[in-house]
Amino acid sequence: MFSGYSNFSGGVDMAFAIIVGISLFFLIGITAVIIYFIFKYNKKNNPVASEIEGSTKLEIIWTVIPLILVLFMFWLGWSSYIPQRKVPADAMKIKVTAQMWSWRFEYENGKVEDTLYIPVNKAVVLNMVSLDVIHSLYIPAFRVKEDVVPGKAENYMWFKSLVVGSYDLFCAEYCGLRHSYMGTMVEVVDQKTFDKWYAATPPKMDSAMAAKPGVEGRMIMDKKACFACHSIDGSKLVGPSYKGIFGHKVTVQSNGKEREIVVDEAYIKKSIIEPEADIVKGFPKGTMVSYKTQLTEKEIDEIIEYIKTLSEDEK
Ligand code: HEC
Ligand SMILES: [Cu+2]
Repeated sequence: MFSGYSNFSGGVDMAFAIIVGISLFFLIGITAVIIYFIFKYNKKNNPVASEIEGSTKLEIIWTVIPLILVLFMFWLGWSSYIPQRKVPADAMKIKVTAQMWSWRFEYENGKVEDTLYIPVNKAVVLNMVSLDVIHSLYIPAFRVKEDVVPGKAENYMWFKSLVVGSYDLFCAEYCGLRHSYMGTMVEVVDQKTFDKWYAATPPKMDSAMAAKPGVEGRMIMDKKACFACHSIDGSKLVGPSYKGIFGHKVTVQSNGKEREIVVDEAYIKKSIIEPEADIVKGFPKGTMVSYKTQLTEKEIDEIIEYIKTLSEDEK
């Protein structure tokens, strides 16, 4: 129960244990008194009911004691919460982007990962944004959790991990169909391993692979988690599959009017930048967010290249 994996786990565990302890004391105490009274005051043992007048002394006692207990519990929580909001100045900054249904961790040198790598014994601050709905970043072993509210600039949490290891990281706010896909890991490594990892550039694709059309596009889509909603094998997920769409007719709703269009470069581009403009028939509006600010022209072109390759084999 007591983890000690982060600088906050001690305070949170202590507050938890004390509150559970107090609750158990009263649960057992009150139950015992109830059972005792059942015997003491049943009709056989106490045939004549007696009237008991109020007692000011008792009323003061049962008001003041719980008040002190409740204030004490509040203080326990408050005193371990306040340090969580005070980020030390030397904390390592990591930008977190949450979206349906993935996490993205971006480091100050531009490195992007879907797993959270951090050095042990170092304060880390996560500055978090959501691109769509409310998510919540939760690392149970560290006893930290913070909502990521879209449109709110100041979603942040900080902590210092104390033990090298791998820990679960979840989204703790139900955020739609594939909410459970938002599980990933925190990898706590020693400073030396971290520095090496941090300095290493992502593995370069070998040239044969890079020469294949669409590979670049596929990697971009992997990173942006397009595949959380779109399959490439024809199965319908949250959004339509990419398989075989290029060059084929699709029925869309544009401004409430239904029309048929042929999927071409311009249409795919528009679907990514203005997903609201043409809604594919049978799919809900407003599920896909615009990627206008997240993708460059070139990246969109790469994505189009890749989607094209998914229509080739049937020719
Ligand atoms: C949260 C789920 C979700 C994510 C993530 C998502 N999409 Fe979509 N997408 C949809 C839905 C739903 C539709 C159908 C409704 C519409 O047309 O807006 C759609 C439609 C499309 C279409 C039109 C497809 C067709 O058959 O006409 C394209 C192209 C597309 N998305 C590309 C992308 C790309 C590229 C990404 C990643 C950068 C992405 N989507 C990420 C849900 C998503
Ligand atoms: Cu989520």
